[in-house]
Amino acid sequence: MSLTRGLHLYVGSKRYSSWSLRPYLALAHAAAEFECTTILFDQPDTKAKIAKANPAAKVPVLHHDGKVIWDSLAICEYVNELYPNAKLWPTDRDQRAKARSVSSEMHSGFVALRRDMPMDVCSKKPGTGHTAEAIADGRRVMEIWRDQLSASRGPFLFGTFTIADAMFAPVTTRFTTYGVELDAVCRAYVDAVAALPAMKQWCADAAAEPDTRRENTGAVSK
Ligand SMILES: N[C@@H](CCC(=O)N[C@@H](CS)C(=O)NCC(=O)O)C(=O)O
Repeated sequence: MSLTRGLHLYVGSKRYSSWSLRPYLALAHAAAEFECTTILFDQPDTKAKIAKANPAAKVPVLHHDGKVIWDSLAICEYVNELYPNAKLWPTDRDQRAKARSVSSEMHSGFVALRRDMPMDVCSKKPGTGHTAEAIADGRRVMEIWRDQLSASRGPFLFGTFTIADAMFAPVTTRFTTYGVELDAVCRAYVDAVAALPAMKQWCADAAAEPDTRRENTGAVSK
């Protein structure tokens, strides 16, 4: 059996599940053949379905060849190892260290941005969620983008698409949804991510799925 057959990614509602978007983009960039199952949020059986797929009770989770791999960054790392030719990390060691640093900063930080501007790829809510803390997080994100894009000359943070772009992709949609002001460099980056075929497919799928999120409930996806 081919090493890469039988990949099955479980994601949350595509409209809202920011963590799920990341490994989806990594798998798509690697041109992996994978099955993708959406577990809609806010259904009576949502928690049970997620818990059945992942002992950690979260999406995303990847099943492959009898293994269960969970956590968005761990899945991206696994995809990178399965598909080395996709160069999901920069080949240069120093660049790779930088890419891992900014990816980890995204993975473990920006709590206010995630809390106050939760991902919703189907809505436009300009001005909503612009708390001082979220805007400060947004400024730091843009500083990372500007530094990287000026060093790499784009269109992606390290030139070609890497896991770092997958990690920041949900933020690009948040800036669009909540109408965060962008300079020309950051605007071009947001547009480059939005133009990825996999990103377009994700948003089309999100628009086609039922919106099961009840208004004013505690969000499960940040
Ligand atoms: N650090 C995890 C976070 C995963 C996460 O929080 N997933 C949310 C949805 S995007 C979830 O499964 N929530 C379900 C719940 O908390 O019941 C990752 O990167 O995969």
